[in-house]
Amino acid sequence: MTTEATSEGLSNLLHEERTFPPSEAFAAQANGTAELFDRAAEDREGFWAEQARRYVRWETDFEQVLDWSEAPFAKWFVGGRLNACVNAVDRHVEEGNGDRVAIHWVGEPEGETRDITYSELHGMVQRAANALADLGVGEGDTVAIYLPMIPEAAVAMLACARLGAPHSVVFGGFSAEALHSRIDDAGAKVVITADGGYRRGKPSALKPAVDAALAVGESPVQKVLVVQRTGQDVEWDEARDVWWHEALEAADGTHEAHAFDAEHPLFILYTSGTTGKPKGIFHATGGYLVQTAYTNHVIHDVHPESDVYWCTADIGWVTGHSYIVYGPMTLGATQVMYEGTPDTPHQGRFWEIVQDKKVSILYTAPTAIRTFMKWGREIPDKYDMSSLRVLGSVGEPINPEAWMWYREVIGGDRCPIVDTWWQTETGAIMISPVPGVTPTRPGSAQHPIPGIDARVVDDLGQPVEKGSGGYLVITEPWPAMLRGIWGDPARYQETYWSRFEGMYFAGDGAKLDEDGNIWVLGRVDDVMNVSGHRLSTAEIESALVSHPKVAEAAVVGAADETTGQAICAFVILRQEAVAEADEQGEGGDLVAELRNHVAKEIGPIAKPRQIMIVAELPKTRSGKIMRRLLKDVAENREIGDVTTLADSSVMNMISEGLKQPS
Ligand code: 6R9
Repeated sequence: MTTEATSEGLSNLLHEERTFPPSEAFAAQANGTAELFDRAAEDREGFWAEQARRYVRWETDFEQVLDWSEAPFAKWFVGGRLNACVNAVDRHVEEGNGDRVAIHWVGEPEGETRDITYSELHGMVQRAANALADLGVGEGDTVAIYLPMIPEAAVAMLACARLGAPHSVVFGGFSAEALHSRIDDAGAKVVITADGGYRRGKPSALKPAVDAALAVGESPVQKVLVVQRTGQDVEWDEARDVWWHEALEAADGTHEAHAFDAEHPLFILYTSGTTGKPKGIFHATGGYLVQTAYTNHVIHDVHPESDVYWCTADIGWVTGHSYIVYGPMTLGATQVMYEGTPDTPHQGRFWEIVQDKKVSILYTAPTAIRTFMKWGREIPDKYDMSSLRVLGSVGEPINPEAWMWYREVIGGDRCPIVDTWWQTETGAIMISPVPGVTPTRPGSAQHPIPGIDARVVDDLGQPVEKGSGGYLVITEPWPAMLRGIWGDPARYQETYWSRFEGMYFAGDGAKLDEDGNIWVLGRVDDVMNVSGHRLSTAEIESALVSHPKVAEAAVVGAADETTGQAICAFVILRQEAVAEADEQGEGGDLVAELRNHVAKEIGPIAKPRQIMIVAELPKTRSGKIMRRLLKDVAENREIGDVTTLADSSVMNMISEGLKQPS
């Protein structure tokens, strides 16, 4: 692993000197304060104990803040008992805020909206919990959730949490194959899905993927609960399938929730690692809830009684878990949930929603911002966005140009931007400016938030000097940290805690600027970041190789103006297929066939932007594919050092013989 490649391209960013101090008016009302930094520096565990008691209702108070005696396996808030769903829903009703809107849901088809108050949500989660219990779901049973962006997705997650049944949400864009392996790995007893969802103006089916996923081998799944969203025809297995609306109607309307241990697993979420097999990251209840609520309050500056908050992530990603469901709902916030894409039915849809719902806090991804930039400022300029007061960014590095555009065009030059670095594994925000306290700097996530210790270190684990690059590590355990990889404790230790003694390292390179700001540069391993989605090169390579015409494949992430990185694949065909491709001329049909194959195996987001059919791949003498060189080709650069190649003529062959798809 080396940070060379990433830091070289971005070293120019470190000359960024613009800075935007908070306005006095903003600082005066901000939830974040300089004292939080002081308090955390003086007594870290004491600080977290205070946040835990401030943000979460414990049925039994904890006795110990942190047990790190079996590091890197942490226990936070030891002895504490709580129910995450009660914290996110019941509590607000009991405190007299039942009439507050929890979710302003906006469907993709125009004019289709639902406003759900905390009282209504309370009714829904109780019925859903009873319906799941009627299907045999109890404490410790896992439930897979495969739903579009509809309120039922949040209800399903909360109902599972209410029962102590860890949920495993699988992004609706994933294929039957991907769903199958995730269901099996988690041993899910029940799957919650929908007939379909709306995507770019059309209903798109979901249930057939579940049917296909369950048809392979012996499945642990006993029941499938189906939400009716589009009304399209579905195949039905009388013994297995149950309509959500019928089950909820038949279920009891009240459900008494029990408290679970702080360390009880709340959910599993699969994410790409450096090997082909996705990792089931699992999170515990107490620490996760504390840190998501605390960060949503202090970093997004959510004031639950007055703000309208909108996180545009899908619930199938960690950002949707932490900053649509658990963080904002634990605070009792009002939020927008949008079903569709930013350009359906027109490119101003996001800004129309901001205007109509008077959104005050917007949390989105750099890839979206760059897309809006490409569409032009005339579009957002047509809408009244004066309600906005905080803007957030997450998922990948945001380049200063996009940051400035976000600030000026969307934020009217008045809203602080929080560029938040974190991961599926960290569970909640770790590095970010604190709005109202930190003068912001375009393109940098800046500093660990109060309570978190992170550093940039060199190869030997020593802190780097200002102005230098290295690896981003976390030096102290934190409440929302992953508790492991589902079913594979050894892989947890090996993946995150073995590179640097006593420090957590999850694969990002970073630099410190002269002022001590952290610039996260991106992955230093074989994980790509496409539109903020993590995909491993190995995963896509194995999908390609599973096609009968493919002998070998190498995948790289090439820089892309809009999506951050784009997937480029180099493929060596099997002998029989070579002849066929030659007959077809440029191999156009074959390339399309391979792209669709990847979509089928993993999901449309994994479809390579480009597939190049080559005769050879560059390999070292030990047989490792030199992706660095392929990246040079994919990014149209001069090819770098080829001296470690087993056969140095291979790169010439590739450059000359490339058949680029049109
Ligand atoms: C929350 C989320 C994690 C990876 C992470 C890093 C990249 C996320 C970033 C960022 C630079 C930021 N990343 N936020 N890079 N600046 N503000 O995205 O989780 O899907 O697990 O991805 O995303 O490379 O390691 P996840």
